[in-house]
Amino acid sequence: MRYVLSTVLLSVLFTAQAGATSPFGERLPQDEIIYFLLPDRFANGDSANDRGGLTGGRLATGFDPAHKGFYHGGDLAGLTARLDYVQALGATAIWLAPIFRNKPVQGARGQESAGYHGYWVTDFTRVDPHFGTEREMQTFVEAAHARGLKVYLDIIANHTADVIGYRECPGRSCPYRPQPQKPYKPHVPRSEARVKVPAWLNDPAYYHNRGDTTWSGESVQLGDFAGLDDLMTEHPRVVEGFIDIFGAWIEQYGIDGYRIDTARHVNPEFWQQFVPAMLARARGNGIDHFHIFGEVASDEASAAPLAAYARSARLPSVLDFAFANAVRAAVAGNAGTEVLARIFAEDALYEGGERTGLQLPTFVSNHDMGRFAHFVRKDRPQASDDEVRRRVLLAHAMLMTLRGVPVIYYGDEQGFEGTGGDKDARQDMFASFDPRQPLYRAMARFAAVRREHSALRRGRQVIRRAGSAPGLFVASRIDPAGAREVVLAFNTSREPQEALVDVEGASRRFTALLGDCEADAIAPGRYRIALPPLDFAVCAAGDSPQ
Ligand SMILES: [Ca+2]
Ligand SMILES: [Ca+2]
Ligand SMILES: [Ca+2]
Repeated sequence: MRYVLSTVLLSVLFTAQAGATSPFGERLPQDEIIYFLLPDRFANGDSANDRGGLTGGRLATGFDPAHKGFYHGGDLAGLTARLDYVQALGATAIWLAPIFRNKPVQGARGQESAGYHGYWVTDFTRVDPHFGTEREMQTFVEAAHARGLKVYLDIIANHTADVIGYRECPGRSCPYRPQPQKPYKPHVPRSEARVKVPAWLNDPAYYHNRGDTTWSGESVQLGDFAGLDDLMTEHPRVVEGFIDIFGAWIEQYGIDGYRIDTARHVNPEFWQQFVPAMLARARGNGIDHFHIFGEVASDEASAAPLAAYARSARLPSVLDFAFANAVRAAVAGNAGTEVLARIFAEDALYEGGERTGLQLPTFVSNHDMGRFAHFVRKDRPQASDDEVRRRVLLAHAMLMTLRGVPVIYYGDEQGFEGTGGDKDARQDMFASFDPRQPLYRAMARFAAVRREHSALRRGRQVIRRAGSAPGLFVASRIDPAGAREVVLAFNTSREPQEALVDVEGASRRFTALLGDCEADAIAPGRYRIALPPLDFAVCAAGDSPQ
């Protein structure tokens, strides 16, 4: 009875610990569990907006639910109606793929696809009509806030939709022209001369106009991302323009954070000005813990490239690609668990060190790389369905308990696998909202444990065991208030594993939060871990439940 009461009390305190204006506003970024979704692929609440108010075939409206590269009909009304599902999973914040008005269709003839993903913006001030109206956006944010859910928007300042072409190069894809050569001569079709909003975005002088990036050297920041018009983010007008645009979204809607797309393709000086301006705007609107995390895409299990860019741009936080790549290597692949220990040790590379590590959004699946289940299938073609399921669960147990802010990619909780990255990892949820799904229930349990134990949200992490082969990975999280310890243990191998690990001297008795835990330390500071293959346990020190 005491356990039940304390759990209920803690949940209540967690969701309602702030002042009258925003009951969730006191929560720190590391207190959140983020649910990332693409509005077009989540829930269709209004079939009247499926074509975005446009008429004609899919090349005009962008709508074709049978084609993975076109709009499928999901919208803000649908998402608002499904907040129960998101909340019952245990998420506390929603990261929306971009909701700004897009160019509905672009691409070379025969290779067209639609802006269903939201990354081809023309009007940064409006909601794309495929997703609904500004009023529906307001309704969504208010409904989320009323439940204590934060709303993070996915924003872009690197590029707009592909509207500018080059006179010397009539194709959509033009070879990169390095400095100090002159840029291309930009050309905008008459029909699109005023399509961008705010109006300053229609002036080609505010773009680099150097052709497609080669992904190396200066072209990483100055080149077009596959034809997308690359903004001259060094220009004060562009800096000021984006501060106005994205400051207004915070003011109008009370947005709680920004995920910054393609951050590393922008000169760091841009973010040095933009980030403090957004934080100031948020504070001015009573949002004290506005979270900003940049996308510094990387396929390395290393924090070095992430931390280097974050430091140069003074980004408070970045998506933890190092974590994603390390978990893939250790749990889908065959790497030793030391790959995990290494990326956590590299938290020292970030400005702020371990404290910054706590605020890095971690993930195991995303809309570009693909889903974890797909990685397991790819890395282990012989694996049975049961083994794939266990590895997916193990990866999510790590995601939900290790340091960082977990990001659940929509559909993973329903067992979605996909067949690759990008379009092949962006399935429709639509009819798949089943809270009885075993993965959904497991993740909801992980989320509840995380919410109820501040050690898992705010606690310092100490690595207890890692090795050069698949096997045990053990870490402790130490609650900053009261110094209570929670031991996290994962077995990445197909054999049972057992080990004695160091724990805090005061940690004598343990309670199982997930899986099976020994009740007592075998000696002061020594604790026995025993796990079946591909299994995990979370063990909280202390005589009574925390
Ligand atoms: Ca719709
Ligand atoms: Ca272009
Ligand atoms: Ca750029």
